[in-house]
Amino acid sequence: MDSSHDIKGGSIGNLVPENHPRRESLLVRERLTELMQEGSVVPQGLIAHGRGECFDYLLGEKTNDFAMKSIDVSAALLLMSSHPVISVNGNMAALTPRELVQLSKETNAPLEVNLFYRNNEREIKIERILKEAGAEEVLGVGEDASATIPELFSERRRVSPRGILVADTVFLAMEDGDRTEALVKMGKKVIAVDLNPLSRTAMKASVTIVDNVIRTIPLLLKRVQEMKSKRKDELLHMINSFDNRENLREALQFMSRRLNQLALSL
Ligand code: PTJ
Repeated sequence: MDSSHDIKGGSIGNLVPENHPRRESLLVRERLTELMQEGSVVPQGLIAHGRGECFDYLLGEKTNDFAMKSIDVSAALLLMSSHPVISVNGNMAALTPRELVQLSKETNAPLEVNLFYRNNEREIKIERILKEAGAEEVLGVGEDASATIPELFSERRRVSPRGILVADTVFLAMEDGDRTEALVKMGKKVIAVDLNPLSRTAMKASVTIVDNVIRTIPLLLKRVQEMKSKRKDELLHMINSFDNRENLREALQFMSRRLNQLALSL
């Protein structure tokens, strides 16, 4: 296996003892740090990851029922969309490149590089990570990011006219709220993975998965494969009966209950 796409690989993997209780979490940090040194992840991506880790603690570091429900609805939405696109930033490419490529193939959703801290060098590095993980084509690199999302002023406004511009559904993760809001205003459905149920992205998305991308993407891939055999009216029913606000409420209530239980157990 090519260790450059394996969280357990990398040069520092062997420095973290096999039996360390937080080995997985430390290896993820090492992977992000290595890719920051290499240039595809930005230093701000490490800060974003730290914030995510904190919320993951509150979630018990597992995929809870409310997240599983949004994963199912997301699978249905990706299968029912005529032009879904997977938007990839530095952290996503670092954490789950293989699974993103597989998800793209299973859903016919092109992968598009979209960066808050955009520069051509990073675009190319992220494209390379995805291609080494099996992607045939990656949109949003160089001249391809020639279209613009209206009313958006960050570098995230630059999109591919073959990808996000014409997408009916955009799958994204670890994102700032402005673009999610702008995409929804353009009439697109947005699926967002965000460990923070209070973030603007989480609040503005059509479907929010309050979970860690590292757990979500493989689960979403599995559900897409399983749900391919479902009838279209069943998939539509799942999508139409989903209430994102209610799901976010469940996530917050779960965190609050969990904190109370932990406080009582001391
Ligand atoms: O690669 P770029 O240039 O596009 O930049 C990417 C970052 C992540 C730096 C940029 O999008 C950013 O600054 O994001 P924010 O505004 O810090 O938001 C990141 C959100 O993702 C926060 O709400 C975190 O809680 C959440 N998050 C962090 N790690 C994970 C996560 N959500 C799911 N899975 C994670 N592993």
